[in-house]
Amino acid sequence: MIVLPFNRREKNRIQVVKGDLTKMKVEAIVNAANPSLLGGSGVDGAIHRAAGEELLRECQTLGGCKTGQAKITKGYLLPAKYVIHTVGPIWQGGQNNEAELLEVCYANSIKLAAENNIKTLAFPAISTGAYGYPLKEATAIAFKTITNRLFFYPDDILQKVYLVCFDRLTYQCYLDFWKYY
Ligand code: AR6
Repeated sequence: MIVLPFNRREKNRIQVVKGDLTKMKVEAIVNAANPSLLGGSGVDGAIHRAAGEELLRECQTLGGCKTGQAKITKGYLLPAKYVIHTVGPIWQGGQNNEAELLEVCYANSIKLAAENNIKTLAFPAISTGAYGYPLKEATAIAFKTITNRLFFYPDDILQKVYLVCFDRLTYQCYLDFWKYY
């Protein structure tokens, strides 16, 4: 039997894909939301459009979400049963805890997924669009945090985590990290 070091084993539970998060047939997708949780542009807007008005109604009951935290709702008209809403940091030059806050977004989303027995989860590239986080730095945090957190959850709880890249640049950056991680 070959025993892989833990980061190799966890890496095998991560898959990089190019596509639209709202089309993912997974148990939960993660939304890169804002503190109001009431929708916005980018992936947030796409999720609200695809899920329908009931998602907004449920979000209105949640009392918002602080940066780094995560909250769960149903997926309504989405193929995904749940949406985990997390709020990434706005890039302000790197001296305002952005890295720690981005890390806790991924960690809290994974924790919430595990608590809800979610086996398949899909993330967008949190904070790298409207919030301006530099792509390479954000990608490194995504890979590091996801592999580290998956180590704590057996793969019958979180079997597969998809990293969904919407644009070619993000996809290429994620693939480069995947190869060399
Ligand atoms: N599927 C997957 N990824 C997508 C999709 C999609 N359908 N649409 C965009 N992306 P952003 P942020 C990618 O701006 O930087 C909103 O207004 C996009 O190409 O959606 O965390 C919120 O309400 C990029 O790679 O999220 C907040 O106010 C990534 O998703 C703010 O934007 C993240 O870009 C959050 O900004």
